Amino acid sequence: MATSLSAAQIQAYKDNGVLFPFRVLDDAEIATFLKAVEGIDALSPDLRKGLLLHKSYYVSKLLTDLCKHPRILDAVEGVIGPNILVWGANFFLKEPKSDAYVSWHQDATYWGLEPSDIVTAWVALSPSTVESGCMRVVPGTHKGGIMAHKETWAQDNLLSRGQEIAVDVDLDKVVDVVLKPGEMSLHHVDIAHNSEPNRSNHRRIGFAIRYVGAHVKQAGGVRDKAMLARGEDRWHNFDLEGGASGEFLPADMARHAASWGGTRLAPKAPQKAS
Ligand SMILES: O=C(O)CCC(=O)C(=O)O
Repeated sequence: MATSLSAAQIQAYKDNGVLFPFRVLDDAEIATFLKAVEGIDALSPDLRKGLLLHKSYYVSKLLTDLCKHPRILDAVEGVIGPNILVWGANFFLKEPKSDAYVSWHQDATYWGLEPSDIVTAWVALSPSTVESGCMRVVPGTHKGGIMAHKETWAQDNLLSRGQEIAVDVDLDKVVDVVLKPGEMSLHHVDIAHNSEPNRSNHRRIGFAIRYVGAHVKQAGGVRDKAMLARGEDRWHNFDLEGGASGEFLPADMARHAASWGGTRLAPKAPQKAS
């Protein structure tokens, strides 16, 4: 396999920590993947929350396929190399005219992974505009190290601890990551980013897939699992896991429940994305 990115795009990602937009899904594919969201919406509130926030590719072959989509991986390969694991995925779903937001943060703050060959493919399944609360980034902040974060536990914050960068972000440098349905952005694990509430009349649905180079290691803690998406795993830094073979099959739901129950997101207040 080879990357679809040009040398100039790879350099732009290295310089800015973000790259967009890429058209990765056609209209028929968007409709197909939205069926997975409909399936999740039809579940009980608890199951639904767990699936929106944690590894829903365990229970949906559609979402497993989305994580392994060749057009996404062709771009991801350009920034983290040919051996690609899916370490996690979650939905950032904001209902129409709702207050949910995401505070300024850097993903690496709590992930405990190194080196930072870690990228998120944020795939838009509905329009992600300034009005609907698209992601916003400060290009270049991935180069300055991890800033101090405070945990606010704010109710409408979609992040697990309401974690927020404790210093002022340079708002003059903010870039709106506006995406049409079927487009994606790539962002570096260290870049500062946030998003505002959805003031539009439609849902803003993003599926954030967390890809790590297979050579990436955990800094400590309980050994994680990851799914091989492309290439090979010669490093064995994670227990390899498979995706789903159907939609919401009982055995897959049980596997998800066991995994979700074991994450730091599940207990008590959280039930939000990291
Ligand atoms: O979708 C959003 O509003 C924020 C996304 C985000 O924080 C992430 O993908 O890491």
